[in-house]
Amino acid sequence: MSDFIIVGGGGHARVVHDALETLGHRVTGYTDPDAKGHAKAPYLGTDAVLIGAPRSPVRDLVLGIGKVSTSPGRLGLLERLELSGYRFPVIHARGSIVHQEVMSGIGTVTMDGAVVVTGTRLGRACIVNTNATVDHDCRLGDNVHVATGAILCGGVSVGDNGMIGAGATLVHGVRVCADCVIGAGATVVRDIDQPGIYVGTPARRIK
Ligand code: JB2
Repeated sequence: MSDFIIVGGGGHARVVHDALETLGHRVTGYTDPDAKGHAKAPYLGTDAVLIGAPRSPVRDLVLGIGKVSTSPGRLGLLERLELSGYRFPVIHARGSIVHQEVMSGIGTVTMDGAVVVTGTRLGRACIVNTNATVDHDCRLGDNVHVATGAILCGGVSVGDNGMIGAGATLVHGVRVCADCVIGAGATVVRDIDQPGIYVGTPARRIK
């Protein structure tokens, strides 16, 4: 059991908070540009309270900032805080299934109902969200969000900053390059090698 501070105070932060408590950890507070009325933990201030002196006695952080775009901002923040001496342990919610031969980069979280299957590698600061499936031998870069109920079949790869929308399906073995958004419910049936926004079945680029 560890003490954690959550970075961010929005909706994703609340999900992460529950996951930590269910695993037996304690949340001592959260940082955010503004106090959030709905947060369950005490508001500590902006991220300056972590980076500035005096240093927080709590060294374990979790990114509570979610993502719906390809912005790399949350990864940059993780790197800055790591340089300040903080750790970002991997968090697998009690209700997720993550096979033993899965490797996860720092700051990655898997939420309740997520299934991550053998041979898969998740990068840093990834989110495998509620009820998402990442099947065997997939490769996810850094800062990839697989949203609720999305399915990555075996051998799929998704590049850095990828945003896979809720309920999307990526069929076996497809490769999606960095900085792509796959819209909710889309079906990706062939490789994507240009950054952009892809929607529909089969998925087509709209931007
Ligand atoms: O640099 C930052 C920063 N930038 C934004 N540092 C800190 N400590 N906090 C930051 N934030 C805060 O993240 C915002 O002020 C806001 O409180 C929070 C983002 O909350 P929001 O509810 O807008 O979204 P979210 O990121 O929690 O959730 C998104 O991603 C999830 C994965 C949502 O779209 C959810 O639907 C989704 N499940």
